[in-house]
Amino acid sequence: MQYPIGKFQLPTLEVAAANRLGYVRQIGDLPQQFAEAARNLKARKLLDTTYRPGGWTARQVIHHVCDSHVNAYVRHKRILTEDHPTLTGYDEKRWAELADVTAVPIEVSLRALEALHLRWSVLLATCSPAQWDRTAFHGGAGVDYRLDQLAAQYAWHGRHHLGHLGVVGSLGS
Ligand code: NI
Repeated sequence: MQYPIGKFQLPTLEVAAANRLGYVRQIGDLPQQFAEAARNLKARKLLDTTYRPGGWTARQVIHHVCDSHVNAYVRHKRILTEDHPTLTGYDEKRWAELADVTAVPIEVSLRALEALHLRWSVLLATCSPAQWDRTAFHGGAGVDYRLDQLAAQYAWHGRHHLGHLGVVGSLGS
């Protein structure tokens, strides 16, 4: 239940280069898929159901993906504009406890995701090969990432949490 589509495996440089357009498509498609899943769960009053014992509720998952992908977008922009930057993390658990998560309807995060992913997918879709080849030190992972590998990670991350919404939906049936 924790890894409905499996854990993320960092693709090799060759695999990541071959799948660039696939990552762009997955990032571009996520907001609509997420909104559909969220609407379904809301209609069935499952937003406050956890996808596993001790895990986040569907509501927290939706806000978390917004938090995470705001950071992701900044990471992508930094790689494109700085010389081999160090990407730092954020405390996702504590972010999820702040009032913009606990007091704001999910529709706000769904709209934010729609706008953010549009900019993000256009940004990636227009990258030149040289831009796709830019790199950063990923502080959390402790290794260098190329831009396409970072895009791979977040394409996975969106589908990973979409899988959690699917798990909640199947629990309620
Ligand atoms: Ni996550």
